[in-house]
Amino acid sequence: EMYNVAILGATGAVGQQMMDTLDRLNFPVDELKLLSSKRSAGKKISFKGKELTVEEAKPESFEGIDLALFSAGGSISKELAPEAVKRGAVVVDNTSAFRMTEGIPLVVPEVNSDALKNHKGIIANPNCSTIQMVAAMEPIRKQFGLKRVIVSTYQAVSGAGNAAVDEMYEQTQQIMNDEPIDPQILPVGGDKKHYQIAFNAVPQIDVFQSNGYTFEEMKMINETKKIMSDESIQVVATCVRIPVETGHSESVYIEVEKEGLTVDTFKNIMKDADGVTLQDDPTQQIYPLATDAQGKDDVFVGRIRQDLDHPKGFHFWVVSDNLLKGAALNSVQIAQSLVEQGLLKK
Ligand code: 11C
Repeated sequence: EMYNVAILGATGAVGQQMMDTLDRLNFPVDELKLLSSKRSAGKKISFKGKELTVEEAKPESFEGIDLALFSAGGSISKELAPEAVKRGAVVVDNTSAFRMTEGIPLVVPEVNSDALKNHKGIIANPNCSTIQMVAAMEPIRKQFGLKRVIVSTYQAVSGAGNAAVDEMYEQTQQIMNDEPIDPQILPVGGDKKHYQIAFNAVPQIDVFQSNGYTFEEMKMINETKKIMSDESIQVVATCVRIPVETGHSESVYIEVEKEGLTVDTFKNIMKDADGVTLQDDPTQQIYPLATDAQGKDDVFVGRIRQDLDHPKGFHFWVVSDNLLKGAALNSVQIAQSLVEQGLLKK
């Protein structure tokens, strides 16, 4: 079976990776339609040797589409996802628009592909920083339970889009040349103030909520509980932007429920886990690095240590390409899982 696929947000940082990933994983694409805002319509992009023209996304764009991958911002998803579903498409949405909506599955295939069975047309792809963390924790949780998670992130600028990446490089050049800088985008395009990202670490990703946490932090907290379908897991996050182009890094502390977990067992579980690569050998200075993870599909785990005071407490470092497992790859894996489970209809 071959499917007609649409990518909404085709010219964005994630949209470009979605195209590559469909091709690379040999997803059975019949026709591919590239959609964007009016601003980017008309651009030409090649797919499997064919030149495609990006079209402005409208409700009618989804006639005849079986699968639509959305990554063009939350408000566009809210407007167009129901239109696509009305026309018979299944939407995999990579924005925060529907993630916490009851009845809409929020899926990392290695963790909860079963949740796809109940889909009603829209499936939400989690936030990048959440995906890599839950992919690493789930195999531990399966055997030892999970009581508590404390995470601090070191997130790449490509998470904020191509324009943020350009801003980082331009600023770096300007500072090297002793020229004045003029931050316009980071930490958050739509917020009141903008700060230097080059040679800096900025403890704000997305906008602040009334509880003092940022939206990115609350996404990690709420999405983890939903994906693991366990409201009782204690989760807290501090999200920080650093001047890395691609590849989010996270320092994670977990407390498990059961006794008996050791660092060796932890490492063996990581070795066997789907989509996870263990990179952990302090004697050889082996640990995950964003520069190595960029362009790769896996979630890389290392620096696994037992807490010095809490016998059920463990620390690890997890790195993954935020545009791949964090976004495009996970979306395509959701689509593959739909096909495997007979949940995607022509
Ligand atoms: C970042 N995690 O790194 C964000 C990007 O909710 O899908 C993804 C935002 C989202 O800035």
